[in-house]
Amino acid sequence: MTPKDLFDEDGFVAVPRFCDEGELQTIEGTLARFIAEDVPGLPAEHVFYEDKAEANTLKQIQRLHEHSGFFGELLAGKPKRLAEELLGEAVVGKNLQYFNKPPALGQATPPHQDGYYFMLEPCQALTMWMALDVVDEENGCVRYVRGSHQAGMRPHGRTEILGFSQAIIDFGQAEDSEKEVACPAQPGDLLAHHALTIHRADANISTTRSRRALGFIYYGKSTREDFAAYEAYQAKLANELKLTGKI
Ligand SMILES: O=C(O)CCC(=O)C(=O)O
Repeated sequence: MTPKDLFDEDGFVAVPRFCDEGELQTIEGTLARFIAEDVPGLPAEHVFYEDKAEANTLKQIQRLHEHSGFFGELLAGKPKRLAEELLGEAVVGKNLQYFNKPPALGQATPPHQDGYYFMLEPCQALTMWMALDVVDEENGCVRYVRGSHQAGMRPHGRTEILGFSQAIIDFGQAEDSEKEVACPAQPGDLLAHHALTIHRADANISTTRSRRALGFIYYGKSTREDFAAYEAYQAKLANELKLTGKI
């Protein structure tokens, strides 16, 4: 089966060694400089910490492609070509994110469908997630519900989890657990999932290992975005997070 066949059937596909050692080293070097030099100056709504008083608890950076030429080129490069192959149409790169679950502190990622956040009609988009660390069940690997992209959008509700403000409210049905697949990954391995595929991750319960990854989001050219609703939600969320001191 081709990666596209697997993606169409399961709603996700793993691509081992998507980036080689040299590519990873370049990404790691640029990311380390970006975190040290640029992150302190980013808008608060683009940078999340488990504890904002502790710089080493950095958990998410949003819109890396807008803040760095290197990451802008990365979003437009090899992952974009794979996104077009998997989605079967031309795509637009929408976001490049950094995710971490710091040792012992990194919270669980609640079960969700990315499309709920994206507000698209039709929901024709995908996310790619590339590991930067060794990721396994202990430090919170991504888990997909196989085939869930074929069953439409599930109801979501507000969470208090910074960076994942919406979760599926009726998750945990027998089918969810029976069809859930844990996806451990090595640095450079990539997972791609459809925007309707249900996924989640456990907390990082290791005390020494971080759990870092890059996330790439692409929308199919055929989809229509509800810009007004999206912007209004993001603005309301940022306001709430500021008022409650989370960012
Ligand atoms: O890193 C994670 O735990 C979740 C990432 C995610 O939800 C996504 O890339 O869509």
